[in-house]
Amino acid sequence: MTSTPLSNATLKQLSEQVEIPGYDRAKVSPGIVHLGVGAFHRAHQAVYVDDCLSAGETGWGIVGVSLRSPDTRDALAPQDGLYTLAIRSSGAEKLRIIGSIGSMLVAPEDPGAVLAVLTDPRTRIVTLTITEKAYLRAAGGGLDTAHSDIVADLTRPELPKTAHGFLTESLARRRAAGIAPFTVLCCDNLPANGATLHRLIVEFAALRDARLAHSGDARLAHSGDADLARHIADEVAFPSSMVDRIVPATTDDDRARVAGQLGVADAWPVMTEPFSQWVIEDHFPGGRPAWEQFGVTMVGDVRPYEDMKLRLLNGAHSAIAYLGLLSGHATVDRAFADPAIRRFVDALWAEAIPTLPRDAGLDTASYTRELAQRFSNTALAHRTAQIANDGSQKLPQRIIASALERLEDGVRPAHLSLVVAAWIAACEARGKTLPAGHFTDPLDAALTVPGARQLSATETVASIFDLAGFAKGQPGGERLMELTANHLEQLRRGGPAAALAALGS
Ligand code: CS2
Repeated sequence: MTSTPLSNATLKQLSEQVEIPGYDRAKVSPGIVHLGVGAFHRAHQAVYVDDCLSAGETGWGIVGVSLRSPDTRDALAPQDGLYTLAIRSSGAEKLRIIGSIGSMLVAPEDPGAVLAVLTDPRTRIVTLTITEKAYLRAAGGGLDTAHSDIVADLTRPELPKTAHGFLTESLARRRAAGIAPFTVLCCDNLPANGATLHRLIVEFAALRDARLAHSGDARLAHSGDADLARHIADEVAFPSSMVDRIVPATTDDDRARVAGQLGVADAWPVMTEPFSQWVIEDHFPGGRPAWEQFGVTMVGDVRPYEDMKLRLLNGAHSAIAYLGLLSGHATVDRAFADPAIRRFVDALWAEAIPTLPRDAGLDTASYTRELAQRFSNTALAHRTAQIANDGSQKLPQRIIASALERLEDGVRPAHLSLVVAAWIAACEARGKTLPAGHFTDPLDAALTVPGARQLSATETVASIFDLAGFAKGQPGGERLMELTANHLEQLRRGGPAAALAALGS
């Protein structure tokens, strides 16, 4: 295998089959800082920006920031930030080199450098894909003020660890320096993601305000820190967006295959499907790239699209992941080809669709038809274990919200509640029929307690709903727990086949 890396210098020697950036990368200046520069960002937002740069925009290069691990930076820095996007469909693969990430920073190594780029007047948009758990929400949805990283960021605002700390400190510095705020564009799978992040950041800033006021901090003399919460609430735009593209984790086989086709080595190519969708609320006071020219839908209200995606795509994904794992299927396409799981997903969609707004022009029939095709893509090998991660953070918006709404309408959400039970059963299967640590969850330490104590299905469900804050204070909560416990009982006794068969009765 070749060891010459992909780089600005080797771009020209790539085979003609590979699409390369059609613009002079040296002429691009940074305009977007992205927090959480993982595979999803590289297969989605960075590609739309690459399209804009190819069309001649020069002010919207991306500075990629990793909030935790140096791995992506270590892979891409020797490649001048270039990487391969492999668009895979059953039987075909198309390679494209993406050039929109101009530089990368690793926050724990140098928080000051991240703050500097966030404070740079050229930075007009900050995008985020930090995963659900990094929003640090407590069970009730508010900021988890007891989280050690939040406490640390309030104590030492100049050395942040969290997205909350970075955004707040840099917005304060911009304000003090008379630089207009950037627009914050959340790209994670959360309902009303922009508004949710806005609320959390304002909450964080209010705690910071209170601390500074209490300590009589000298910074209050500067305009950047006086009543920062109000400044962020009133003056900073947080449009919501719906992002969609399936991005399985890259394997060593993928690396070898891509290098073989390129003729140079790419330490971290990104795998994805042909489909891509981005719907964004059009509220960018500091300007934005002309995304609408490259397939992005700019709207006034993203909510209907977001709910449809979270409840139909991601909801089905979680169902396929947990039922698939319990049935011995390692990938989405194999699980989806299992007739019992396929029937289940169709019924799950039928149960969730009535919760979506009727007057928003959503075409759920063609949406689910397309989802069925996407889930059947055999070239993706999207692992069920990958999707199974962080269930406690994902199920509320994917499954539980729809289940509670159906209960309110007097309908028994038999399929939705089975997904919750399948999650609990899959957690219990780790270290037994599934490898220990096959997937992980931020609540893992606490989640294993009910299993270790051999609690009944009813007791287990009650304790897990309490831990995860599922359906907290919601009218249908008790009934949802009852339905979930019945399914868990079946799953424990007879496995997924018994639980799925019992649905018909
Ligand atoms: C998946 C998503 O891992 C998961 O939880 O459901 O990452 C999914 O692939 C994307 O949201 C698709 O846009």
